Order: sequence, then structure tokens, then C-alpha cells
Amino acid sequence: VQEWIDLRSDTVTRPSQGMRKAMAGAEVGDDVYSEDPTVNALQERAAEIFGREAALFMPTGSMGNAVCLTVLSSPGSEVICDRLSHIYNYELAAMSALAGVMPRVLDGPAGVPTAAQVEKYIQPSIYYLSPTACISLENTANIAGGRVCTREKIERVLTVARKHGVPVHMDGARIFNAAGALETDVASLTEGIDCLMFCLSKGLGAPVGSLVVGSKNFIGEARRVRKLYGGGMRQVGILAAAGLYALENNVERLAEDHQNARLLVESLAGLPGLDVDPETVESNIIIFKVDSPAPDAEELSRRLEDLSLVADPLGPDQIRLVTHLDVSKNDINRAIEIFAKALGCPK
Ligand code: TLP
Repeated sequence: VQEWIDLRSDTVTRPSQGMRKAMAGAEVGDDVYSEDPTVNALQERAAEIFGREAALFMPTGSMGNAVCLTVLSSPGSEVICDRLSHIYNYELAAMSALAGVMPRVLDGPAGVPTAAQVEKYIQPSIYYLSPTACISLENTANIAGGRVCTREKIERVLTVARKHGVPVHMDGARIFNAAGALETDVASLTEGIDCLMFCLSKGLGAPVGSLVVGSKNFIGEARRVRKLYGGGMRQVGILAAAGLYALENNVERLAEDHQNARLLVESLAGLPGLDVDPETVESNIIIFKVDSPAPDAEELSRRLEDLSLVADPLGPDQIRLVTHLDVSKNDINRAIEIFAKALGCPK
């Protein structure tokens, strides 16, 4: 029987034997009392890796983002974000529903607004304007095709933000992919950003969990808001152990996912009806348009599924493919053959 190749997301990764072993052996305690030694170790490790004072374990990336935006805002204020951002599209308007803030949406290149765009939309202090609570940047920018935001671009936004006294949040769900692609480390890439959320549950291969990093004061507030949102957890050292294992073992290997994405996109670019630009693929995500003679995205993904490859359509004419640690180079070669077959190309 052929194995499924699942390219829907890097969230589909399953914990390895080594990770499961680490989880089974984890020491635990009640984390609402801050007494889970493994959670504490993970938080300390995350703070250290990012060069920040403190960190906080979160059940999900969405909760991490919601907590950060809540801490930084008050109801009636605005969060500057990109039109393609995850916080704007895929978090059920949590920033509005929970924090009472309004997204101020900009169309940045590659999924991240530029400093000039941001400066134009930071609200002047006039009583009838909603004040700008914060700027949120996503790195990598998922729906922009996993695009990587460079240190230079971040720094330009930080300069404008500081000039106006506005804090900056980063949705760094895939920040290790970004740092890897830029051949830098996450601390240098994100220095000066007020708060950042990153996920353990995506390319890093943990079954669950994200962290928020920031100053001691910020994390103190974040702990309060996490509890408010129902995210106070108990003996979650078993999950934190997976996170520690992921940070130790699965960061360097993200480069393989990027190589696999490159191999895949370069072959897909030669197939009829797939509008793929390999130039824009910078990490582990490939998003492309399908056009005639290819069928629509829905039909193409049905054909792929018949051939044991799962890929989610992103609207009627787009498909997203994500490489991850449960997809090998062999799987990618098979995926290329499957695409050719699904598009009716001769061998
Ligand atoms: N992204 C998921 C889906 O929700 C789209 C995926 O398959 O890519 N920020 C970014 C940039 C994300 O990509 C995601 C998840 C989140 C936040 C939310 O993380 P979770 O799923 O842990 O709440």
C-alpha cells in the first residue's frame, strides 16, 4: 500500500518516538501555581533562545496572538496588520471579539506592511480617531506563500514604531523557518520586537503548544490574560517536554523542508496550468494559482487525493503545499509524479 503524502500543512506532523519518550518521562507539577518544572524549563529555554526576559507556554498560536494583542491594546483601539495575515483571516476575529480592537489592514509586499505604509496609518492623537495599539508582523508570512521578512525590513518598521511610541507584536508561528532561510538566529532577527508568539506544533513537530516571549512585565500580564481566556493549564509538563525536544532536535532540520519545497516548486513550475513562481518560495510553503488547461483547485485536489496526495485548495483557483518533517525527499519525488499524472502529462 502506498503511504499518504500529506502536504496540507506542517501542523499535521506527528511526534516521533524520541519525542514521545521525552514526554513520557517528563516531570510535572501544577502550572497554574507555576510549579511544573518542565514547563518552567521550556519557558526559560525559549526566553534564552530569543534573548528575552521571560516566556509563557500557550496551548495554541491563536491564543498566543490573542493574549499578546489584548495585553497591548484597549477596546476601541486599532491593530495594524497585513490583509493576508493569520490574525486577520483565520482567528475568528479574536482581536475584535476578545480584545475589542479593530484591525487596520494594509496590503504589504510579501504579506508584511512596509515602514512607510505603517507610518501612514499610525493614528495621530485626535480624540475621534481610534488610537493605534500596536503593529503586528507575521514571519514567515503564511498566506503570502511562506515569505520571509528580513531583519532590514523589521528594523525599518521598528524605527517608525518607536518614533510614534507604538509597540510591535510578531506572529512568529514559523519564525524558525524565517531565521533558517535567512541563515540567522531568531534572537538577532527579532531583537527589539515587544512580544512574539512562536509555534512548536508546526514544522518543529510537537503535538501541541506555542510560546509567547517578551519582557518580565509583559509576560506577567500575559499570564493573567491567558487565564482569562481559559488557558491556565495544569500538569502540562508532558507537552512542554515535547517542546523542549523540538527546540533541541527539530530546528536545524527545517532546512530540509525548505530544500524539499524548492525541489517541488521547481518541478511544478514546468507543469501545464500551474502558475508557480519558484522565485517567491523562500521557506516550506508553496502557494500557486491553477488555470486552464488544469482543472480548478477543488477538482485538482480531488485527483491528487485519488493518487494518495493530500493538498488543500485555498479558494477556487489556488492550492497551498507545505513541506514538513513527515515528508521525505522520496515523498517529494513521488508528489511530483502524482502532480504530472493528475494533470494528464505523459511520463
Ligand atoms: N496556521 C494553520 C492554519 O490555521 C491556516 C496552517 O495550517 O498554516 N499564525 C500563523 C502564521 C499560522 O499559520 C497559524 C496556524 C497560527 C498563527 C495559529 O496557530 P494555532 O493553529 O496553533 O492556533
